[in-house]
Amino acid sequence: MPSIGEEIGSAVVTSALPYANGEIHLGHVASTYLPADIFTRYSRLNGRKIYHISASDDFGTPVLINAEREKKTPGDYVAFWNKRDYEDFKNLGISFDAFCRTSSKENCEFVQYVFKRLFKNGHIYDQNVIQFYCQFDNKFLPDRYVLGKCPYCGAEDQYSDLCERCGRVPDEILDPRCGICGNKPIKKQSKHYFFNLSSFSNRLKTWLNTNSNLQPDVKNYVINWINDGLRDWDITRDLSWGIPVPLPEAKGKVFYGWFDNHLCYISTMISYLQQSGIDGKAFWNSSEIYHFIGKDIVYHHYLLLPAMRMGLDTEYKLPDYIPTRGHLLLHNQKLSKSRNRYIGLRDFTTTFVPDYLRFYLSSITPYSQTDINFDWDVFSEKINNELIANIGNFINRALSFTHKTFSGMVPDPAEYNSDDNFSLSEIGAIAREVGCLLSQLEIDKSLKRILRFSGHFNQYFQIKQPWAHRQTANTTLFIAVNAVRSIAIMLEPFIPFSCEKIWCQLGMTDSIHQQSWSSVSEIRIPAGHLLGKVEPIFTKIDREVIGQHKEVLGMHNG
Ligand code: B3M
Ligand code: ZN
Repeated sequence: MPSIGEEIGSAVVTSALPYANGEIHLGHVASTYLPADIFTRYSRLNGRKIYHISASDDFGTPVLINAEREKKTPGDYVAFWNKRDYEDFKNLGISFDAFCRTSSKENCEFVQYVFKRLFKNGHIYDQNVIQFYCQFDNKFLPDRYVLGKCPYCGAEDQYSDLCERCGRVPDEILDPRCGICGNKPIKKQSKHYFFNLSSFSNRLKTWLNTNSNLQPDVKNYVINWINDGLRDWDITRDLSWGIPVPLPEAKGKVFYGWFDNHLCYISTMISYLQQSGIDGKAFWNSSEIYHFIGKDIVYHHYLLLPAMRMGLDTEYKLPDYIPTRGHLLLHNQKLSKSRNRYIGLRDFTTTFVPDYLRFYLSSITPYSQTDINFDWDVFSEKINNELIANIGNFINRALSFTHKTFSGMVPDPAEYNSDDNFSLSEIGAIAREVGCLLSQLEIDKSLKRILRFSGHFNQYFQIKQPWAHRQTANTTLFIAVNAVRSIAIMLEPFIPFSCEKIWCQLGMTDSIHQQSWSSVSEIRIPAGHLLGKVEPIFTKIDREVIGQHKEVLGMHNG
């Protein structure tokens, strides 16, 4: 695990690809995009060559069904969501280097290439499968296109692959009917292609056992899955929307979305680097690879993805890290769009400063698969009592007091007493401490450490009382202003928009996003430096506004 000051190699960070099929909500942000963005921003400050990439996941039956419902071509439909998702992420400050799409020409070509190589290497075989077929629409019907009665609980109108009432996967749906025309489908045979996942069992186990960067608990249950026996993957579908299987005898067949989507990590990185004339494959293979995901897609990322890369004779190296996090609950209940237990990202960032969401989620995001809970009251408490009362307060006091007493010019320090020396040693140690936690992907812990740092400086200010002790005020403010600088850089990965403001108020003219992490522990602001205009950076959250949001969830205000 590289830490600060050490030689650090390049890295590729990917965030799981959102389906181009509906808006980004807070659940996605908490498990995947925010942790990946914080890690990437920290690494950039730490001087690491690192790229954060993602893409929209454009294929799959739900996309096709919704496009048909909206009377759009699937291409137009996914283009809308690709653009919309990217905008939403950008508004939250998720700083992707590239946000592509699985339906891009580059990805389609890459996926076909991968298939051919796997085929040649003997990892693909074909087999006949019995499937529902609608004689009226002349179509094979994928699971999502067949509706019927759940054989377990009797619920009507369930998809043939999942009963939304009892949560079970029906073996054989009762009274099946075609999702397009409503007629009864027949069963018909179709040839499908399978990826020989089971034959990779031993190699996967060895890889899991030897990769010490993977989270041990996830690793253990994945190994249990292998011990229980892996099933080969049906990687093709009889559908019109998808990447065509590049075999003459496979006309009309496309790849299953999970065959192609994770390959888009690689194709996106390569085509992005190609624009600057860099050999993407060489870059990939000499970098550390991080795939950030939520715990519901462990199977695909710990088994299918590595096995496919192994099947390519590791032409592209396997992941070094697969940071896996739990679900976000909303007031301790599962998110559900239909029951209004759901918060869309766009809604949130148009009501509140995006950094508030980043701050709150960061403060509750551990490096584990434990579910975390979004709670409106806790949200406002964290913002009002931690971000504003601790961090905002210290910054504002230090800077306004310098303005008031020294006309905004950082004063010359005089002799240091023990409080000053202790504070200087805090500054001296903090970059390494927080840096270590961030390299270990410990989001909540690193933020807590920064809060303690800021808390210390609030206390320091209180003890030194620069307003009462004029003869030491110069030393106090010299140290305090430098501590504000350290805080601004350390918080950049967490609340980048606010840190731009702090940076301006510090009178800096360069970019906060291009500072060096190790300088967090240095005294860089000299005496004589002129601060910028100072004003409060944050505004408190109103109880009433929180009450309204709770009401939307059907909760009583209290
Ligand atoms: N779109 C599933 C999901 O959003 C899928 C992730 C793909 S990552 C290669 O949960
Ligand atoms: Zn039909």
